[in-house]
Amino acid sequence: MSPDDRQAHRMPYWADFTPGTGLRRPPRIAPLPSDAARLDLGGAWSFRLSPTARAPLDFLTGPPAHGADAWSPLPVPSHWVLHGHGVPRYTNTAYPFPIDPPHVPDANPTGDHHRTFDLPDGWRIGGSVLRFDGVDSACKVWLNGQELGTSKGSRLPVEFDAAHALRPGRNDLAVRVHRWSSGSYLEDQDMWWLPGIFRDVTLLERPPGGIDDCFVHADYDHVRREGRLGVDTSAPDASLTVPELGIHEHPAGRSLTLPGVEPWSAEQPRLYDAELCTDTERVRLRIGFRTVAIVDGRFTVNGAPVLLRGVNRHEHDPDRGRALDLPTMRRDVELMKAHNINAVRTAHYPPHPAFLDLCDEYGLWVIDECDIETHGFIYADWAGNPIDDPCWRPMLLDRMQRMVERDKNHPSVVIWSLGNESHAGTNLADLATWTRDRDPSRPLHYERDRTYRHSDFYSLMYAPVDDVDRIGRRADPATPENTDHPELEERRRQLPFLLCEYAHAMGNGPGSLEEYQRTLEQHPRCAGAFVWEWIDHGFRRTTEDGREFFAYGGDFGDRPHGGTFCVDGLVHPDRTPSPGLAAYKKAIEPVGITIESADPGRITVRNRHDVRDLSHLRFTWTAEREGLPCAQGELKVPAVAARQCVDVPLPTVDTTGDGEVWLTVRAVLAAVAPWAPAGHEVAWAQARLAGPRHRATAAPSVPATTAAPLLDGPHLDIWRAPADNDRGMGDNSVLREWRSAGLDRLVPRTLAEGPHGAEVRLAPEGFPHGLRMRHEWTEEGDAWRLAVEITPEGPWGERTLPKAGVRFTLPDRFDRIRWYGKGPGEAYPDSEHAVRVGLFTSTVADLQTPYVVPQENGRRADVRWAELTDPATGEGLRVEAADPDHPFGLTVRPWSTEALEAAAHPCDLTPDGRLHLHIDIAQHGLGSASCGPGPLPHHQLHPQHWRFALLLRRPEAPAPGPTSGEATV
Ligand code: IPT
Repeated sequence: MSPDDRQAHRMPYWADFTPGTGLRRPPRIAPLPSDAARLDLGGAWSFRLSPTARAPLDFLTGPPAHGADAWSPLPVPSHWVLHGHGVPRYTNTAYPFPIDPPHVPDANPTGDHHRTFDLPDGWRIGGSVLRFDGVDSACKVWLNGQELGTSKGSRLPVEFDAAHALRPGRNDLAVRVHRWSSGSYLEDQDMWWLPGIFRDVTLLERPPGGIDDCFVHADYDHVRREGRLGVDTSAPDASLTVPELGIHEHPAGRSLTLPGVEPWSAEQPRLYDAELCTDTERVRLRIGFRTVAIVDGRFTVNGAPVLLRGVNRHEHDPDRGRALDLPTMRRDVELMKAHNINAVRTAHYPPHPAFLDLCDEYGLWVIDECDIETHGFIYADWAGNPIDDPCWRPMLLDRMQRMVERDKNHPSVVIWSLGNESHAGTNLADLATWTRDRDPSRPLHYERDRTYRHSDFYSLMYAPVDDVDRIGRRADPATPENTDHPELEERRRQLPFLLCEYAHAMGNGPGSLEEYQRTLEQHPRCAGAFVWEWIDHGFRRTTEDGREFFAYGGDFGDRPHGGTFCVDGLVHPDRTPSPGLAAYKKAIEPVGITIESADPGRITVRNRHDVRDLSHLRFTWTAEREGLPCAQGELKVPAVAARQCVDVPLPTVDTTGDGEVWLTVRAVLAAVAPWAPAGHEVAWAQARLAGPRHRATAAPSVPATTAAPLLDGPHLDIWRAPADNDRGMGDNSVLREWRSAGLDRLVPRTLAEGPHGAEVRLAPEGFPHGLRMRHEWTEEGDAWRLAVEITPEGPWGERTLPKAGVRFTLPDRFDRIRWYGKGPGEAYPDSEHAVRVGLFTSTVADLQTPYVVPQENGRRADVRWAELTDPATGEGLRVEAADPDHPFGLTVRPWSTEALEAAAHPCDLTPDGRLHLHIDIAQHGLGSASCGPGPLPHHQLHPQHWRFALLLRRPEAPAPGPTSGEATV
């Protein structure tokens, strides 16, 4: 069907190929803070929901009196589905409507919005503009009954000429919003479908001779150390003032060379306040000087190679959806900065413009991504993909133009991305050509056209560490899509590499962040990587009996749905950091500290910043003996330049005496930063200087009654409540292997049993493989010694185990925990680098990580000893590794593994009156197989012959004096 034929079907505007109609203004629309009047039209509107797009147009000058009961108040900005009108729907890749482009079903929930407003006295009506910063997914707008036009492109601004309809005094504004439109075919990002006017609505006064648009060009020449400044503006006689640079009323169009300006970078986000003026309007600008270039296959800014340590960020709030307020955006930026993140990919659409202001101000490198994803065409084998159909060209180009025009003045935006997961197609060429022409200063990114002809980066998602290494060494295999195009293949090989998504942060995990980061750092070709993703998209809901939880796909009765796949962030829906964020912070810390403790000893400090030296950091050290501080001091570290390193001497610590001595070196902020107080920890490292303590075996003195708190155990413990990353995806599911090997249903056969021990064979029905566990209790001084031996039997082949250990139960009153081992947070074999050795205290409740989808969590690693105490009586149980060189993993829960596995939301879990104590000697890693590779081979757990012993005794009286820094979890 040709475009003409298809247009001839006389499609209604919401289902046609136009990006918008009517008095929609050309997409220049940079949001310029100006002294011209503006009227915020957010607030209380009237709202009515209809099941189809064809409800009567009876509300243009206000809700009709006769049907007033269909109307109710609705705040704007908002999504109506979060205010009781219909439900949010979550799909991952599937369109929630038939693939029948560009049409949408008759059942197209349509929200009519109306408000009145009073035009302020003195408002100059001529030239007035009505601006919407985001309407999902298509709208038609009337002012005082006159149609202004229509628009699509949910996450992009649109402006309408409003002067002819605007009048002094009272005005009626009516907006009809359709949930589904042809535009929805371009908006199949893996997220909730949330209709509504979800960003600001503003009436703008436009002074004649004002500044409608400008494009600031602020380059930095790192060789000459000078800036170049020029401003293209729609007002030819505009003048520019930058007080700090001594520029006063300079003709804006005439470019300037500025020796000695300080460049902008994410590490040092130097902004210069400026003003652009005409006789009638004054516009405020914040200028950052920087030049982005790809030099010899490396991504550079101001001449320095840059490694992006990023996250993919969707806009999400557990109550407001994508209608984010400014404090929430600021919180995101501050959390990112405080966790060493230096880059954001705005997955998969341009964010609220204020977010980019914050990125300029706080310093984050941004890949600004266009509001384009056609992922659902995967279910049509990409037949009809809009990216490859000329009918869609205007709508696609319109989106790219609106993004570039809106965001072009942000120094933080260093890369434009054409969109996400939309396969390849001819329209991409138009987007790329237009963008390169309009803004030659920024490189382009697009991942899914495997020829990379329209991308300045070779980019992949979820590549395993080995592949990244191979790519880094430029030893990656040829791309099949380029087989017939050697010149494209040659070009691809020269491109810097981006891992635009990796480390799927779904539930517990991701694992292997450390390995990824060290690999990325090793190879100049690697420009960086972006964790998928920043935040769990869960909505706060309450059960009928008042228990709060975060809802995911299907919880609203939405069908079809993508289930829990939207819950895959480094922060929980309420922005509580998950352990994965701590792990990421550690992996990407911008200072690498290595402690060589063997005599004479030294500390190597590697500055991993790309731009700044270390003068903004202070280095401190602490020595702890068995978790108790025994010495501390400052470390003199010179102001090492970016990407350089230095050795400094190891401080002298008295290590004579009993027990383990650990040295911790920390790099902290010397002064307050906009995102953290002075003293905020940026990086750290630890090394053992002495120990461990081996207790002398005493003769029995106190009757060994200390195992009395145990209600039950030891039992063999190999199962864990599957983590999302155990469930994996498709065939890549270790859970499926574990289940098919029967590991979740072992049947015991007792071989021997006595008062001091037993030997049991546990094996799944129908299989010859199994595990034999022998345990024996003996008295040892004032303790009971429990010796355990686990032996695999039969053909295990390549099979892995979730974990190996023992479990017990205790009365729930022993719920105060103190341990010496790694903490304060949870840790698994491939997410262990973020925790440190110390003495920690917690309650059982606080040991749990309330993942939105309940799963394995809460393990503390490398525990030498732990005490579970009844706070009322001081009674309890101390469990020690008999050999402190072989510490254990500790998990204590108020519910069983089975209950944890069965729960759909954390609020389903209720303490069962016992404490479930799990002690493991080994665990399988986490990996990120929920979308990507599983754990690396050395983090996989294969059955082997294990022997270990525990000592159980009464808790010791807590030692006097302060405990280590993070002693309380
Ligand atoms: C990739 C998508 O780009 C992203 O939006 C999200 O869905 C992520 O996966 C998984 O959570 S696409 C995937 C098929 C590699």
